[in-house]
Amino acid sequence: MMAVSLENHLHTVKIDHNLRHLICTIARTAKYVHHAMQTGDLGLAGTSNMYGEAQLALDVLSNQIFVKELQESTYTTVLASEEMDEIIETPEDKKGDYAVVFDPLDGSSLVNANLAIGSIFGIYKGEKLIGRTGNEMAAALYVIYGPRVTLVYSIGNGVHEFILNAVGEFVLSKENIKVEDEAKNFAPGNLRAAKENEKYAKLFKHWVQSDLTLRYSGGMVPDINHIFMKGQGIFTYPKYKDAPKGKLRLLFECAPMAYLMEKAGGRATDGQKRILDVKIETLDQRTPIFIGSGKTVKKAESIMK
Ligand code: FDP
Repeated sequence: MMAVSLENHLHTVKIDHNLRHLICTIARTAKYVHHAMQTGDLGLAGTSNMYGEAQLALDVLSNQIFVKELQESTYTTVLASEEMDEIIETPEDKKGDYAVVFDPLDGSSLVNANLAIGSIFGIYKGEKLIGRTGNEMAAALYVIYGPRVTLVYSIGNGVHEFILNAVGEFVLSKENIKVEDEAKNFAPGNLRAAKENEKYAKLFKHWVQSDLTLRYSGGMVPDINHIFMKGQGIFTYPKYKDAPKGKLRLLFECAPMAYLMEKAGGRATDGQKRILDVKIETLDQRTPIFIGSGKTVKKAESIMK
């Protein structure tokens, strides 16, 4: 059977022409970011390379690459990124229809350990972000740079995975990914919270006693990708005293992942409320997160209550 490229796949679904091009632009740009990862010196920000030129940390460089390509694309209105303090407007002559929010390189602390890392995107029609909720997203996707580079996207009807092949094309590898109700794997982020919160310690004990298998990498993208690929699992990152609202960002990380999880039949909450119902008030807004297999997430919520 002929391989289906991302572009072909986007032609089989009902989608706005510009949104299709925008998703393809992100996929193409992720290849540049992957190239930078493979060929760069991976210096720390503030240091210089062998020629005495200032080097950029990979997260800063990835951000620059995405910003440049997205602005040039003519499909965006505004961009907001985890790497930038403010929303930036696309120049008038390049303006399109979509606000794009992204974490250009999630899991940057894992880079020097050569573990999988990712880029996360949320796409909203229009220019406004503050005051909206994740429910209003037109599409969400992430790219994961591991032993293979894969891309997972949804525009609302189904969640689909693509693998970057040897000639640089993203080809369909899994269509209509589903997440079952019961988890067999667990990924307990921020386990240090169990020291002060006995409910989280109780939840951890509950998973161990229920014979769940630990699958935790320390990167949100690979940890949640594991749930999609295995069709079950749970990832948690609760709040604790040093991060009273949690650590992970609503706009750049949690809302896009929650959108994808719900479209695959799973659940994503802050412990009480759907992540997609939480109003975006600031760019830097944090939220606790409980995401994955529906029943297992509900059980976690009841233990954490
Ligand atoms: P990182 O700090 O390496 O960028 O989004 C931040 C994130 O990684 C997530 O990918 C990951 O799940 C989490 O932080 C890990 O946080 P802890 O360092 O608190 O374990």
